[in-house]
Amino acid sequence: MDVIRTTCAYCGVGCGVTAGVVAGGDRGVSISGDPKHPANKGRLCSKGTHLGETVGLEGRLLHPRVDGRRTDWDSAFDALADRMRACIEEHGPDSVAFYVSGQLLTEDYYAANKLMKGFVGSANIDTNSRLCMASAVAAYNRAFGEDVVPCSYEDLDAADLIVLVGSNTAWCHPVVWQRIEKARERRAAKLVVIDPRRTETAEQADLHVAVAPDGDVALFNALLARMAAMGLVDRAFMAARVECPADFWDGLDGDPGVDPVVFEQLCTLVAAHPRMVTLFSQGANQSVGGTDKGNAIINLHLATGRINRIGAGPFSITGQPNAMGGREVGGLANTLACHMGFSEDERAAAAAYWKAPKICTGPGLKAVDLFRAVHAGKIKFLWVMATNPAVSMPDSGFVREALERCETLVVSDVIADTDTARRADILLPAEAWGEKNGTVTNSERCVSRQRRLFDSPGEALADWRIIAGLAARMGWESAFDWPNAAAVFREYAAMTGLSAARGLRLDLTAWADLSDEEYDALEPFQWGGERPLAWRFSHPSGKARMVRVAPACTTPDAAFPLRLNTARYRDQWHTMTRTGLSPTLSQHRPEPLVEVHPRDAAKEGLTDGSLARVMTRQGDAVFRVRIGEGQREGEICVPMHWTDAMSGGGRANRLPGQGVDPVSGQPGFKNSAARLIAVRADWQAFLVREDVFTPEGLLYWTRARVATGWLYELAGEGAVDLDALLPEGERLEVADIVRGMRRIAVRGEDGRLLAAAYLTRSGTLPQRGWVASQIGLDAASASELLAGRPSTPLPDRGAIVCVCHGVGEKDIAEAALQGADSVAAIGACTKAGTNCGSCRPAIAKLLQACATQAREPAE
Ligand SMILES: Nc1nc2c(c(=O)[nH]1)N[C@H]1C(S)=C(S)[C@@H](COP(=O)(O)OP(=O)(O)OC[C@H]3O[C@@H](n4cnc5c(=O)[nH]c(N)nc54)[C@H](O)[C@@H]3O)O[C@H]1N2
Ligand SMILES: Nc1nc2c(c(=O)[nH]1)N[C@H]1C(S)=C(S)[C@@H](COP(=O)(O)OP(=O)(O)OC[C@H]3O[C@@H](n4cnc5c(=O)[nH]c(N)nc54)[C@H](O)[C@@H]3O)O[C@H]1N2
Ligand code: SF4
Ligand SMILES: [Mo]
Repeated sequence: MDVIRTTCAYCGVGCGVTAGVVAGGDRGVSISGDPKHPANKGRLCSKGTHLGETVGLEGRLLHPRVDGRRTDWDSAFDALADRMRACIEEHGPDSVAFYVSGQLLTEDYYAANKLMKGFVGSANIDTNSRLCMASAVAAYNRAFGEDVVPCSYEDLDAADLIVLVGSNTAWCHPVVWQRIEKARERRAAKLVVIDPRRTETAEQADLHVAVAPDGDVALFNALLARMAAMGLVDRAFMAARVECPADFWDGLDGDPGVDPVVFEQLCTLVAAHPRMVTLFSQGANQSVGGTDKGNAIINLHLATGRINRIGAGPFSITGQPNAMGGREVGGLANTLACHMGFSEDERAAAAAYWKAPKICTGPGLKAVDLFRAVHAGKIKFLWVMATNPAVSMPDSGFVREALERCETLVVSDVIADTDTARRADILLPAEAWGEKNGTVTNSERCVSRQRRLFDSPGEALADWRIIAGLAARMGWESAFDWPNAAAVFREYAAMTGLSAARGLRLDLTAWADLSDEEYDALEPFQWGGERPLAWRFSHPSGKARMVRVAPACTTPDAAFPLRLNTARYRDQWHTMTRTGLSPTLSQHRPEPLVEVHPRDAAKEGLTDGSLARVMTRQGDAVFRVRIGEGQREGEICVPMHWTDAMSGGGRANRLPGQGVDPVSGQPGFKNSAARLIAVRADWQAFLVREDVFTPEGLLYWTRARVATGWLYELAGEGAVDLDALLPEGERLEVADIVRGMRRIAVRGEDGRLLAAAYLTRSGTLPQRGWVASQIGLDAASASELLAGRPSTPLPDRGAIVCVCHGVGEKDIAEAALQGADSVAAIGACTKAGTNCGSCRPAIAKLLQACATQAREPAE
């Protein structure tokens, strides 16, 4: 078995992974955390731990396709080059655009940026980081003169106070979360969570500030005003290192917009702990005032001198594995390359370095505007790489129209059937995680290698090779004739000499001369060191800037009185094209839920587990209802993950509009005006079958991966059309007309169970897990199947909490009843939480609930 060290495919924590691969095997791989990687020191979360379940070839795109037909690379490159050339000749370079992703490697990103900005001659390359980090980038640029994250993970180990703003760290950056837990254990660091929702992260905090949606600027301004009133401004630091507008302090001490008692507690904590890290994420960035939120946070740190010191700083945490690498190479439409802008001097320098025939003239279109230009027919050739905008862009109905109108839509993906790939004219198979080879940069500027584990299947190629292939057909071969990823990396690293020469901190020139062998053996390294801005900020003066920011105001919309938030689930990744294939990861939240406060639910007559339609001015979508106090009254929240391929109406981005932050262009995904109505289904059902199919004409459906196939949850009106739901085969059926119950099992000719369906008009449905386990068996018992349970009943585990060990809520409650009173004790008796640890916050929450129940007197 070969042991290969690589980096996780998912989030921006950037954990090192040790992969054990059987040489010449069938892509089997054993995954563990790399103890030597500085980001995780051996730990992995549930998604990283189960990477092995997502490297199979199910659903993979293996061959190029042009106009719906399979073809070879030669013809695909011809088609690409012909259509791009014709477009440029007829309509100019700005009629061409690339929409790329933080899931590309740095080498891919560099190649795409060079091709567009130096050879096509347009800056119309933008990335899904626009939906993700753009506001943090803009805030850092305004404050520091450069997009530099001034912190390291080690600051979390050393902080006395960690403030999380709009970050569900326990779910979205679980290994950073475990690091925070350690800091709390070791040095009693305090934790504040600022989030409108009471998330599993907030549950664990010393203080949860349930800020109003987009209330962050008001809160941070008031907090800074209070720190100033308490004499906590660091005057020496401000005088030496910071420029502050004369009117900065005017009117800063407004209403903090939160419960006064909570505000006092927050002020006390912040005043008492100069070693403070503020970690911020999408609740800050994804807002029409996201850049101002970033600066409100940074202002507090600058004014109190809580930056460039161990354990202190404003820390924007990145989402995707290589969001940071994309920012470095310049993949955003408003940077040229390597942190440089579009001045005459910078453009000339880049053109000379690239030997570019046609350097772009100025910034290109940002994502939302870019898709508007596609919709309006101004952009006619669009190449989408490693992102699924038909699902992830706001107002995705409009984006879908744009994709359909586009004359030439090119999609490079690893999966054949994504909502975006369905609309492609040219579909290109890319290498996936485990096949690709290159570098990524994580949240703390640590560059590490992703390494190839398996041979590429079919005709899949590295993204940078696909880009270079097109460039060659366009006649630019000599600028793109890299023999390997190492050569691309060297060219990029050397180019950062241009930013360094302009007084910027981005400088990777020390790695520009790596040999191929050194590149292959490259250990993780952090550019800029732990405190990159310690001596100088990147503004020409060398000083940082305080930026005046005012609270955003949202105008209420009487027809849509609720505020709609969108968020992530612990075990799903974005549009589910990979995590959706893992039976283990699909257990945590098999369906998309709309979370509703009990009083809002009562107003609409909703019960827990029923269905509801969420409506906005853009569109509507249907979700399963989850009622809970964690949601503030007047607000609802849905997950971003479900697609048309995975559900019949649970796609969240039908809902948000196109409003963006005026500085960063980042959409406000987390605060849309919405309303909610009950969906009354005549019947509910679930169906397990081996294959993927698309149910039609229902009120609601979703599918989730189970080990034997797919579990479909269904709801509809009127009569049930079984023929449309079940595969062909021998049917066994029982029905109970009074309760409107039907149970059907379908067997193939060989006697194997192909599918089983359970319908009800009023009652409850059997346990899914046991039924799912029978699919494919040739000895499945008819009587058991029609009863919906085995003759010797299995224990009901309740919703699965620990996916690694398959431990359910009821198992944990039982262990608590037996006296297990801590997460460790639960682990000792059930194993829950003892592998990756991602479920530990959920266990803690269950324990709290059990304790509360135990204290309440019985009626
Ligand atoms: N499991 C999982 N992990 C992931 C990902 C994934 O898809 N799944 N994706 C990765 C990516 S690309 C990213 S960008 C990160 C995102 O990581 P996070 O930013 O942690 O994720 P979200 O759930 O989108 O949003 C975080 C929180 O912002 C809160 N929020 C909403 N509005 C406001 C507001 O006005 N103010 C404040 N203070 N908070 C608000 C929401 O209630 C939510 O709990 O996760 C990364 N990690
Ligand atoms: N409502 C709402 N919408 C959101 C958000 C939100 O919080 N709320 N968050 C936003 C954020 S922060 C983000 S980052 C985006 C993410 O949104 P997307 O980028 O659209 O999500 P993914 O599902 O990660 O899409 C990646 C695609 O690339 C493919 N892929 C994976 N690896 C490779 C590769 O190596 N090469 C190629 N060519 N393809 C590959 C995958 O199969 C998949 O189709 O969503 C944004 N949209
Ligand atoms: S925290 Fe989890 S998803 Fe993120 S890099 Fe680490 S193992 Fe991967
Ligand atoms: Mo993201």
